[in-house]
Amino acid sequence: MKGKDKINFRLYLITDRTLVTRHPSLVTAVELALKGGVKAVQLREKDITTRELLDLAYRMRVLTNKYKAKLFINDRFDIALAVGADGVHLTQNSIPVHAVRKAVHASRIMRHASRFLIGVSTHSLNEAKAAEKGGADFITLGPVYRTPSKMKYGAPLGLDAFHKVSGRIKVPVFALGGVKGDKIRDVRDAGAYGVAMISGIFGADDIQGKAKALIDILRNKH
Ligand code: 3NM
Repeated sequence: MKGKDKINFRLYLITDRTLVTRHPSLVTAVELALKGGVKAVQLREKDITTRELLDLAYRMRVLTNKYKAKLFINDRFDIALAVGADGVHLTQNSIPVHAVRKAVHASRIMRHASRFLIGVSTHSLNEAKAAEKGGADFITLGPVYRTPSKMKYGAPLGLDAFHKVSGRIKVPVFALGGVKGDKIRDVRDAGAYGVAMISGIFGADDIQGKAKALIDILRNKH
């Protein structure tokens, strides 16, 4: 599989601070997930100002460095560059992946340009193909199942459609949307390289224990 060596994580944690109700802050909750072994975090906080997001991104950078985990910033290439993130995670409304790829190659600021990773959120074969063609290092594909926020992300693809699309994509595909521990085997059988989740981790009482358990499942320990 193309790019497998670059993507050294199977569990991709996406933030949503509105779900953090049983812990003091998003930073505290993310640290617990990192303690549980999470190696990739996407900062996805859409309803705060640029400066608030930048401040949070700096704090996430310090934290992810401490646990040797990768940090991705949702949508904001500028903030990803500003905080020295490992990459950006683009949506279908973001600056397109080919434009980011071009900027990364052209940049003299980034000495390790080839290591800057680009993830893309996709929801269909066409989007997945376009992301791959544009130079994405990995994609999320979803929603696979019904998510707590229901139709906001469109109707669920279901496992069969997920399987059909992922089988035609060479870069790593992360299953997203309604994915919990008990769904990991099914999505892996349907071609997922890894899983991405919000509530599957942030919804847990014991975030650290949940992250560890999910990683164990991904490593086929159970
Ligand atoms: N994007 P949970 S589904 C943020 O399909 C997001 O692109 C999706 O949350 C997509 O893990 C989704 O709690 C929500 O189901 C994922």
